[in-house]
Formats: sequence, structure tokens, C-alpha cells
Amino acid sequence: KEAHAAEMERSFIAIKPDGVQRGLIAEIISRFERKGFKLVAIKIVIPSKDFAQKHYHDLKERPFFNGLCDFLSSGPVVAMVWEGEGVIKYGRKLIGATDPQKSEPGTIRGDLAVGVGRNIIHGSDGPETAKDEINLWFKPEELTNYSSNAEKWIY
Ligand code: 3AN
Repeated sequence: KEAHAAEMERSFIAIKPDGVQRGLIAEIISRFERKGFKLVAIKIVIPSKDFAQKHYHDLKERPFFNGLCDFLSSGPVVAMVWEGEGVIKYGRKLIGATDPQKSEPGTIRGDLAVGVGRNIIHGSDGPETAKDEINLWFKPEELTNYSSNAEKWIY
């Protein structure tokens, strides 16, 4: 089956400041890469608190909202867009449950995190949030379109 990059699903994935500080960037990227997903955008940024509030606007009524936004803006974040069939849903699977105490071993949070407030990675939870988050974090010209030779062995 031929893969058409233009039709491929995309998800916004971010390594949060704890993941960066703990030296887990390569480990996390490697799990998405080995699965067969394609990295189409990446940058490292320290988000402002205002920006963090925009990113987490859905959670603004939650008691942990303020602390969560302080945390996200406390240091460098690796912002990425990953592409591939089912990347939104399967990306969440690779990441594991929100609370690392409940994430299965074999998932990123299950293997690498312990506390819910320090769960090292964010991944879009649906097609609409994926679009919104990609648009929030990236300019259109920062998103690449390319085909890789591996694709015919993946799809
Ligand atoms: P997920 O990141 O798995 O999509 P959400 O969207 O429910 O989970 O929560 C967003 C972030 O809010 C989580 N990644 C986590 O860092 C933080 N969070 C969620 N629940 C709590 C909590 N009970 N206490 C502190 N932080 C929380």
C-alpha cells in the first residue's frame, strides 16, 4: 500500500521540562522513531507562562492548572510533530496513562516516570487537539513534508 504523506495523521508530542532535565530526549524520540512514526518538526523552547496557559486551556478549571503551567514554563521543552497512520491514538499508547503509577510497564511513563505532576511527556488526545496544538506551537513553515525510503517497508 502506498503512503501519501499529505493524508497522514499528525500529532503534537512534547517532552516536558522534567524529561529534558533527566536526559530522556533521545530515549523518548527513539521510541516513536523505532515504531515507524516520522518526525516532521522539532524545536526546543522555554514556553512563557502565558503560552503554557494557552496550551493547557482545557484544564483551566482544574486545581493543578496553575502549578502545571508553572511547571511547563520552568525550563526547556522539546516540541515535536510526529506523523504516521494512527499516530494520535497509538502515540497515547506509547506514552501510557496520565498517572505514571497506572501506566503499564513498556510505556514511556510506565518505564520512566513516577509522579503525575512529573510525567515527562505530552501527547495530543484527539484529531482536533492535535490540529490546535500543532498550530499553537509551530508556524506552517516549520512543518516539513518529506518521504522516507523506510515508508514502503512500514506501510
Ligand atoms: P495527559 O497528559 O495524559 O493527556 P491530562 O490532559 O488529563 O493528561 O493532563 C495534562 C497534564 O496535567 C498531565 N500530563 C499532568 O502533568 C497534569 N496532571 C493531570 N492530573 C494531575 C494531577 N492530579 N495533579 C497534578 N498534575 C496533573
